[in-house]
Amino acid sequence: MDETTDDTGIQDGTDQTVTDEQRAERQEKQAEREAKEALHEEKMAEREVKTAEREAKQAEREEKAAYREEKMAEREAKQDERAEREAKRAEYEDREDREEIEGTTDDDVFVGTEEAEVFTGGEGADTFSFTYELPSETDEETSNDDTITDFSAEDGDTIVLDTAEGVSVSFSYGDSDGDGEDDYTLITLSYDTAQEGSTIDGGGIIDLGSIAILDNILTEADLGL
Ligand SMILES: [Ca+2]
Ligand SMILES: [Ca+2]
Ligand SMILES: [Ca+2]
Ligand SMILES: [Ca+2]
Repeated sequence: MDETTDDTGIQDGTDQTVTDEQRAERQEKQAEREAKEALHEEKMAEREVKTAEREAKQAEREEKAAYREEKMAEREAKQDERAEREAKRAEYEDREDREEIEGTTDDDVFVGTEEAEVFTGGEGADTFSFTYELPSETDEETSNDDTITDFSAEDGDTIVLDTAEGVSVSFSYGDSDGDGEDDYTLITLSYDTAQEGSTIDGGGIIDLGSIAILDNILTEADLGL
């Protein structure tokens, strides 16, 4: 007899001698095991629920953080906008202490000089004439920033720009009362020494002055440019 045969014999014998009591005990143990497994599964399920809850909370927190960041960016954008408006307003107020030239109730012709001037045409079809020569290398920094306070296309007022070749004219708009809506036109004259055909060496973009036309939003077409 080898051991395997022997063992099998014993097991067979044991199996045959399983009593009801032993069977009941086994079943009880099996039931216990199953109960433990069920408990374990329940705990696992609980943990999963908790994990899901945690993740949901985390997602909520992240969403809130993103929202806060968005709001912050919005606020910053608004602050920038306000700062820009204030800068424009300051630029506008800068013009208030200039030499004032007032017209008559007739048609007047105003000829701007290199000084900073404030023109008020009054009634009638007034002509505002500005000449911009090429800057010379010996020119000091210019402050030829002029203003027209009462331009009225309806009255027949006109603006005449006489610019030397190569002078560039650009239009922008400003908000004089800070209400968030542009209400005046700013024509800016400059000369880029780097442009083709430039007869001036160096200096980059030279500021030649500007004209603010209050209470008017004008385009190049309005000036026949
Ligand atoms: Ca002037
Ligand atoms: Ca007039
Ligand atoms: Ca007028
Ligand atoms: Ca405004």
